[in-house]
Amino acid sequence: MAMLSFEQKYRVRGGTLLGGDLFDFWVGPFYVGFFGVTTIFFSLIGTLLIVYGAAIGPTWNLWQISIAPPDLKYGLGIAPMREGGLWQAITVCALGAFFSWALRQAEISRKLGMGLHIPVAYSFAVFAYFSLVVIRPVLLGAWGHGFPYGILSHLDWVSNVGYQYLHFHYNPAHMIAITFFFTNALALAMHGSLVLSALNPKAGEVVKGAEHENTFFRDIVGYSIGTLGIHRLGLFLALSAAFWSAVCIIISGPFWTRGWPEWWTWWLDLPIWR
Ligand code: UQ2
Repeated sequence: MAMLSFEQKYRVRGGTLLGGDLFDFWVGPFYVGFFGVTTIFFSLIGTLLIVYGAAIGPTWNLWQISIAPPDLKYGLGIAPMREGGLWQAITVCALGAFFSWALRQAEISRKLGMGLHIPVAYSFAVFAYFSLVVIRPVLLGAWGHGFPYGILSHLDWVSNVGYQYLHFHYNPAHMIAITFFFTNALALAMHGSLVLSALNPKAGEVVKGAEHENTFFRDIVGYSIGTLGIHRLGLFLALSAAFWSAVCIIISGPFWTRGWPEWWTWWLDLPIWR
């Protein structure tokens, strides 16, 4: 891959968290680093274990391949390889790769003298996965509460766990998470369309700038959040969506075992109705 003339300037030494200068070099366009090596390691082993799981499974149909967590009887112990041990090993590899990737982002950010916004943001997505396969299963006392690794099987798991609480949409944290996801989609659609409309005019026309963008929103809704503001809002909405998703699944089981519609009886039980 061709390297742009100014890229050399940004290929600076240091900023590493582990390994010092040992892996402080590039391969083509890619920074290596200690965590680049561990990312490759965990991703490779994890992927091979998934392929092995598929090979000893009953189907090669991509939609139906599934690697299930252990039976609940194994609790928080290690299960035999063919009875969920494979799922446990794959989970360790996935978390190893995700943590490595976050630390790789942190090292590159430090190298460039940037803030740590990127690894912090990415960590919220990792936290959502961690909630599903570690925090909730540990709180419930069995790895069997994790979700199966398969395209259709993980959807079945979501459906089944949802119905276990009668109607998951009554989960207040789920409501908040959905609201953030939808608002995030609205904000990104507004931002993407605004930037394209200003910066990508038809041939021969001049590119517009922030004054036009501000003016459009002031004219239509009486307010412009600004070019920096929209990115702060987007980050807040996205992180909030991931955070409340994690909350809504962690509280389901460990802190509330009945149907979610029933949780709202606190409203009917308010003393003001008496
Ligand atoms: C904006 C602005 C941008 C934007 C957008 C807005 C010039 C390029 C999309 C408009 C955003 C507003 C009015 C806030 C919307 C609030 C919610 C909760 C969706 O003003 O600055 O920068 O991209």
